[in-house]
Amino acid sequence: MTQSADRETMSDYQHLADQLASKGLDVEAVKAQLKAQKIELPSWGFANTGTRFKTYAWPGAARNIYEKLADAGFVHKLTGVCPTVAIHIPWDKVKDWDDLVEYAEAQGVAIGAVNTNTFQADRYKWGSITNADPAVRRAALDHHLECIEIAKRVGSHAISLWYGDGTNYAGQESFVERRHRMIAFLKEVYAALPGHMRMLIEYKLYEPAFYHTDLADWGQAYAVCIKLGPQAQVLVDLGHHAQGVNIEHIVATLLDEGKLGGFHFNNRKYGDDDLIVGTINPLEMFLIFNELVAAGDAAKDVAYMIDQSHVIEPKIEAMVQSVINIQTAYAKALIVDRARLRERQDARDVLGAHRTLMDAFETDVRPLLARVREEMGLHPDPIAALRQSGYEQKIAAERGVSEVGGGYPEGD
Ligand code: PSV
Ligand code: MN
Repeated sequence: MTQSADRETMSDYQHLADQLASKGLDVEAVKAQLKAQKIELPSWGFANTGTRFKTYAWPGAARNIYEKLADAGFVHKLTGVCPTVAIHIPWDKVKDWDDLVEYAEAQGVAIGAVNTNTFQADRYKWGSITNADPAVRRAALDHHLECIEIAKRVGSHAISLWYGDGTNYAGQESFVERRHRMIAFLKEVYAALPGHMRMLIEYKLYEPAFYHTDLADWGQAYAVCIKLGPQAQVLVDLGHHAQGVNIEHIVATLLDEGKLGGFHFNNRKYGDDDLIVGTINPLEMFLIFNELVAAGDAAKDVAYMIDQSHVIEPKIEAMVQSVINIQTAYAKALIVDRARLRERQDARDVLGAHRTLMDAFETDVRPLLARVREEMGLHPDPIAALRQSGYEQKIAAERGVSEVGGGYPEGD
């Protein structure tokens, strides 16, 4: 960055800080919250993934969990807010977990949520945890128990569960019988959880099943969590709703019930597009963070995880951009003039209240985030830092272009 550009950033920051202070906001407190933010990266976001039509090989894409952790560590080094990495089993399975934990530590990160996978093996054609065949359910249970053991070994505090279970045709199977099998299954998994571990249950309205999905929406996931107990909470993946669903309202409700476990951040235009979070609908991201900030302490244990599949994007840059977009939404939510919002709401000033919220959304928070990064000892612009680092060229040269199969690595 040139000196004059630097001066410009500084004065932009001062201007913004003065403006926020004049509204009674504690700018130092806002910066402290931004520094304390934690975003979990998905191991699979660094590997070659694609659509069901095609996976394009990206030069330097991570080929195994060690390379994924190295890349995630680099993203954390650039952004300072990504200290953990979610893993997916069996994609990231290794023989020596202690060695992996040590390697992660050396990259400056730790292992986060352990994701189960009951959607790729042939045995799950007719379902996994809802399957009428007890032998298939037993295999699925063994997989869950193995994931809990892995989570214990790597020091993780959460297992993350998503099921492709569902049917394709009306009349294919009984909804209720499947549901009973699912609840009985999840009770067995819950009973095996150590006291410090959470079970995050993710819903999705369709895909791969197209007529019905056994956990299709937040209400169904919530009802199951209530049956299980306090360690079971709902995971909201932003790509898993019907068009037009008010996700921020779901978030507010789950927070109010103490049942919001975490997020899978991504963005979509149509279905479960897994695009970079905040690229299609940044307003939705802001409104979600607005609910999280408004909830205060009730949101303190929420896990902020990214779940994206990068098809044509450079993978590391995509991840850095995702982190920046999440930080931007959070920063904007932190600078909402909440006293004024309350006052306008109480006065039944519909548009005054709306403008108060939008005033924060329309504020350019880039100088604030640049200052936060500088105070954390980081480059103010992580994308520029990435481009200057030569990291992507280095891994492309070292790793080359690996063979790719389908959309995702195969299951067991
Ligand atoms: C399913 O679409 C999902 O969102 C689940 O979280 C899976 O674990 C993940 O995608 C696989 O990429
Ligand atoms: Mn997900």
